[in-house]
Amino acid sequence: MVFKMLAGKTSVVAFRLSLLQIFIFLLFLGGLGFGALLFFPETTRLKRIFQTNLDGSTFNTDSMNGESVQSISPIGYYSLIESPPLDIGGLRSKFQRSSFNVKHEQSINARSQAKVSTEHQGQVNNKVNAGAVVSILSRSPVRVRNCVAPYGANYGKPSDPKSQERREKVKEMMKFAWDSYKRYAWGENELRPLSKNGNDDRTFGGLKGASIIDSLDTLYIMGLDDEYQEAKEWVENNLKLNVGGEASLFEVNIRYVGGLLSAYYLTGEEVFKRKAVELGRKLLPAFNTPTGIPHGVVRSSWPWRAPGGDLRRSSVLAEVGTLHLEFVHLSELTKDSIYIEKVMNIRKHLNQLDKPHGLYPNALNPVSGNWEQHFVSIGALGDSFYEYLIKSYLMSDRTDEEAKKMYYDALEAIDKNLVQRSPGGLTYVAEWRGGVLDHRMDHLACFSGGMIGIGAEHGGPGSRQHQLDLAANITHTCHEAYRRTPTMLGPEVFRFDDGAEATAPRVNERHYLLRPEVVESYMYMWRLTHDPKYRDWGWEVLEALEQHCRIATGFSGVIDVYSHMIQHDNLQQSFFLAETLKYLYLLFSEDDLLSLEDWVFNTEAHPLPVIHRNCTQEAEDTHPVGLLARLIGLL
Ligand code: DMJ
Repeated sequence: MVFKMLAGKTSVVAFRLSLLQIFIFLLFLGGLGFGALLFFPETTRLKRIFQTNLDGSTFNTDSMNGESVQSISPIGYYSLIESPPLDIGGLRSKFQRSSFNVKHEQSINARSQAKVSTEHQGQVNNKVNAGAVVSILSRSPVRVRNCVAPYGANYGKPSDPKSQERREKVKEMMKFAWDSYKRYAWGENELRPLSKNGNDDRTFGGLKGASIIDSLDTLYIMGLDDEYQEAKEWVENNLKLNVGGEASLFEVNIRYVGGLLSAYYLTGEEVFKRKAVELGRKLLPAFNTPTGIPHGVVRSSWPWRAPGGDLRRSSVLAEVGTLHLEFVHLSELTKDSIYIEKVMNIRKHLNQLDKPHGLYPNALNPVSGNWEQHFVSIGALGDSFYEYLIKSYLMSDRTDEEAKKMYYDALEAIDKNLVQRSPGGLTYVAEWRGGVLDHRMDHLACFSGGMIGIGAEHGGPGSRQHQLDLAANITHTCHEAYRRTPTMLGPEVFRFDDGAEATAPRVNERHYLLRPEVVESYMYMWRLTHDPKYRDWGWEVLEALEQHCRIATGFSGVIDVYSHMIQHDNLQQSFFLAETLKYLYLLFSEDDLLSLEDWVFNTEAHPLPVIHRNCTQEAEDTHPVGLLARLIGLL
């Protein structure tokens, strides 16, 4: 009877069992549970049970490499079942499913194992992938809820020699960028190639090694094994999270949390998961505002207290809207809903605010929760908010209907109010300042070609072709912005007024910072259309990078893309390693290397697996030990 009750997802408390009944039941289960331990003797299971805090707190603290490390108690997971459901498009229901049907569990496990072994079979020569698939399932102390997404057969090696050669060239560039960083700036955040030293950027609140974290997955997928090992060892021994300063919540999330999560999912190495979870936990105080809309900075003096900075300052749409993918995975890995709750609160808030013409302004007040001003842009300050809506939908295995609706509604408003055509026939996305259009487009906004492209498939048959055309046209405009400079590199801002057509008449808008957005869209458009022009356009960028940005000591941005006299900005940005080179590499690879069916890229190009519905495992629920722990948590 008790089994039936629990199988029906009904709270034990709701049945008002008498204390005596519970006591007898516990004795029975205690015997069952401890008996079961004999059959499941892994120390991690025992550790997790005996470390459970009876006060129901979610985290316990271990010590590893001198850092505090949180291991996860089952209580947090089970408490999810008792709290009112959040509508997060199916993700919540995964947490809530509670089946005691052992056959069901066995069949799920059998299916997963079969999938793994088929993939493994097909990839006998794929050392990296075989390692990743097997290691995640065998090393993880808590069973991984989502299937491990296939990494790609044969390293994604392209069949045609031209693409092979191009891909090898990208790999060589990555090795050169990495070696230069290692030589002159090891452990610092970024390389300053002209001055041959490191850039100790405070954006990350005292965290170090941004280039290392941002490079982990790129090195791994390129098969730069020695370099990946160096990076991993640095994370194990040198990545200190107990640091002081004010950190950008957005930047730490997309680069560090995203980079570590991605490295974990690709390699199965526990150290990446531990650090990602610990860092994610440290970011939570940023949400302690009257509305739960986080402030842009989190104070990172130990313990991280935040929110840091000045609460009177606005929160930025792109910053508060670019947490979702990583936070869902943090909840997925820890079985703790707190991360999802934080980001869902932001989404719900944004969803219910009045929007001028359906558009999302870029700034809102973290105290009142209202928009601060009516400046709308899909470039700086707005960009990745839209990206994370459609990617949340895709990452949820297309179950997160709320994200989907918000994305397509926002896109419709953008299409209607911001998308323009220049006299010369170029499509661009203008900015909107209190109802007045500003005919300029940030380089950053060029990511939207790829975003609109991957969304086109799911917006409904009526809009599919229109959105694909829009994606292709925006990408074409971004290519024109590059093509219309003597360096073949695009400026930071391009304008479409006073006779300008995708050019930068203003001197202070002419720099190129090694940004990825244009090659990002080439990569997506290549995958969606297989039009060879995208690979050729990517090659043009690569040649321009080699000619103008590569110096003897690394890669550097350039100050004026219209000048023949190249001046460098002395910075090899970490996103060049995370994104620009990764997207170029993927552009020249087969589509099954991190296939878009199985992976989404966070806004720093760190791949995170799609949480496939049919791969959900109920191992914890179905295990008698889990049941015992659950009851302890309820008493
Ligand atoms: C990266 O950090 C991310 O792509 C972010 O979304 C925008 N800015 C840089 C790259 O230009």
